[in-house]
Amino acid sequence: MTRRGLIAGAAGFAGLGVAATLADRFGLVPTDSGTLYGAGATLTYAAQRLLTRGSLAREFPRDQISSRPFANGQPPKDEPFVRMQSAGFSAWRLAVDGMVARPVTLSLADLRALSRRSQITSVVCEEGWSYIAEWTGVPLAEVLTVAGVSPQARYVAYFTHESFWTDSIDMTEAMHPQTLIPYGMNGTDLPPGHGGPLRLRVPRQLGYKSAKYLTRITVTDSVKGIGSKGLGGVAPDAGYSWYAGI
Ligand SMILES: Nc1nc2c(c(=O)[nH]1)N[C@H]1C(S)=C(S)[C@@H](COP(=O)(O)O)O[C@H]1N2
Ligand SMILES: [Mo]
Repeated sequence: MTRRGLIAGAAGFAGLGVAATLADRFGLVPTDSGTLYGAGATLTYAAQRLLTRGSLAREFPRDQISSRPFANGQPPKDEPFVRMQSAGFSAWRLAVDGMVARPVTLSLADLRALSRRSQITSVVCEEGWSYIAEWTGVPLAEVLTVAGVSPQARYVAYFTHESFWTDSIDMTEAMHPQTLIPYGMNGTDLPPGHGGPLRLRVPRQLGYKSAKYLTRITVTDSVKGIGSKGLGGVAPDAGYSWYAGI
């Protein structure tokens, strides 16, 4: 069966059974993700992974950068965050663990010493607003390569200073060249309102996958157990689609 045929067939018989079969066959989104959009999300995910696995998110010219980017929410106000902020976030650490050969803990200085990428992309919120900004940081793929990802790994789960805000992406998205760990935005340090000192940018998916205040990355073969309901993260916890491809 050709890929196209498979997807056409899936669309023709669109339903949970077909979605589950597809998901199983291609090792896709957890079939029991149990969200409102379960079957539809799985079909979208399957189609995007089969047809546009390596495609690039649109990058914009510099003159398209939004003059007033919207920070969605306030930065953390707890004592440890405020203390780290007043010391220039020198104590901030990113832990990389799970199915890796060399678990590491990286400071911002360590991350800045790795290869650097800048890209001008759009943050697209599920609520209907968006803005364009330049993001500078280290590709997640580079950090994963430093740590040495096990061949059995299938997902990267990530955790933030806001303990309720966890999420996960598949290895295709994690190794994609535009999936970035920015420490800079529009030529300055990443402001706390936008997730500073460190966040994730997943420009091929909706804004909610781009976790702010990034503290830990765990390489895993299952996202069961991630998030308060064990569905892969904060989005499915709240009934949103785990896969949020644009
Ligand atoms: N830790 C954390 N990360 C987060 C959020 C959040 O509330 N907490 N909001 C998400 C949502 S819904 C969007 S649209 C983007 C917005 O990024 P911005 O605040 O830089 O515009 O961040 C995402 N990452
Ligand atoms: Mo959002």
